[in-house]
Amino acid sequence: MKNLLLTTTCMAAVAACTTSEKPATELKPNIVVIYLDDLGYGDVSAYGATQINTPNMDALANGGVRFTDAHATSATCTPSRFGLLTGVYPWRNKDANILPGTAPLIIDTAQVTIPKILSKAGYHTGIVGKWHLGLGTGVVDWNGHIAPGPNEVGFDDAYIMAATQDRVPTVYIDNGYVDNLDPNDPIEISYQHNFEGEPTGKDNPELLTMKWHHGHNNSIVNGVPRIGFMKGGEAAKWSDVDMADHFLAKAQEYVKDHKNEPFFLYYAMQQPHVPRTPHPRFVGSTTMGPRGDVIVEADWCIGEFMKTLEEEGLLENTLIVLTSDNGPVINDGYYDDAVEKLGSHTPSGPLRGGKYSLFEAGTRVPFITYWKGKVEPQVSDALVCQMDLLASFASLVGTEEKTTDSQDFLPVLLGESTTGRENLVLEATSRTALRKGDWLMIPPYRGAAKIQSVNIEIGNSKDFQLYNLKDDLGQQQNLAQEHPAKLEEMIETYTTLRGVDRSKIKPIELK
Ligand code: NG6
Ligand code: CA
Repeated sequence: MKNLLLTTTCMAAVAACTTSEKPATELKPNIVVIYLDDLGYGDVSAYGATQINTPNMDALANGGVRFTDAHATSATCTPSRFGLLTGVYPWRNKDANILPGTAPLIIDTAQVTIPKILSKAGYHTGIVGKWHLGLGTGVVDWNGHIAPGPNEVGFDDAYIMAATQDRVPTVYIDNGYVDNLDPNDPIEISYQHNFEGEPTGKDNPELLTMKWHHGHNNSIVNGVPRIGFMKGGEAAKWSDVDMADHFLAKAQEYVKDHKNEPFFLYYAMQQPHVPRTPHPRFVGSTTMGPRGDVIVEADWCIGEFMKTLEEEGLLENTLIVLTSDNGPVINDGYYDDAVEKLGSHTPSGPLRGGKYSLFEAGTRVPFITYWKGKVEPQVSDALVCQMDLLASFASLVGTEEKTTDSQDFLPVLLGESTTGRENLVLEATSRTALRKGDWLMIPPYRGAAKIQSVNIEIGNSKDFQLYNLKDDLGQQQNLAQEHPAKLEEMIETYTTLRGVDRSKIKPIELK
């Protein structure tokens, strides 16, 4: 009798373990990457912003690990996202530059990616939001199946915008098909020529609700002039002011649909990239105009998204990484009051430069890991890079991935170690620099030191630049002359990592 009872108890226990009601310890953790677009190091109150309030990002920062020295792989979007998803330095891929909306997919479909690794480990994988890694293999038919794209590089579910909010096509794409497309009103896209009879920002200023400052004077959608020309697809066109709510709803729906299996969600938000189009209920929520207002809108979305995780009982079993694809820019091509109403806010915080820049503000971005009950709240000064998420996530799900560039820093992400990278090659608009220890070396580059239209110093100089970030985070003192041995050591490591000839890296002689 006693034996029988024991056997029954055991069987009941086995049964419990084999049904979907697995004990919490056995569940594979969900992984969510919340990725903002152009959010600067100084744009979040947890990172020192005082003119803007981001309570929901702060809650993650203060309840998790707030990294002070974490980097995007690049100071612009496409290369940065390439590095994030593939764990490969973007400068290894010559196509990893800011892409037009018609560009072909730049991730090889045979390439290892985060979603592929996680799929193999039994995860459902999804992307909601900005893609900007190209679609198709050449000429895309926007009215048919648009592939290859996110589905072919590992995402089971993909609800995206193709490129950026300021580029055509201004439609959502649902697993390879334009959402809400009326077949009687087909979409045509060109980055070379306008379609007959279609108004443009350049020729029809009277139709604009937002004025262009530089670039952005092609097709007009919702009163906003864009980059590229588009015809047709009226019913499918997105509403800019509803985009945040729309992506949020899709992200929440994804979580609800997949809460009973381990999932990976890449929630790629569009803020605060241009055009900054806050929903009316956020207009005026800061004194900074649309750029401030969309940051508050993004913060609200993050709060709502977190509520969903909580309501679904997933918070204790979900690792969340919140970060940005590149540093901030104030005027990125529209007159939207960002410059005029900036006040004392510093989107770059204490850092020099911004988006497009090899200076710190180009790639050093807010980076937060949060896992309720698992990660101890702390600030980490470890040097980490978004490219390392691939190897770290692989490690989290118990698979090992042989990678050249991505390094496993799971213990660092979980706040169990502060030993990060020894070195990191940073990229900005096809130029690279080396970070090693406290030092940053920028090789000589031709070209203007500043992009005038966006008013950002991008790091070009005819001479080597060497900064000690520990003593001089704002990069004001070039120590190249003062520390020749250090400079040489940096050049040595740089040329080795980049695989370039040492003799080619030298000061530029001006004629
Ligand atoms: C630039 C655009 C800028 C922005 C950027 C991409 C012009 C003049 N400027 O070429 O507005 O769209 O590309 O930003 O067109 S990113 O965050 O996606 O890299
Ligand atoms: Ca960006």
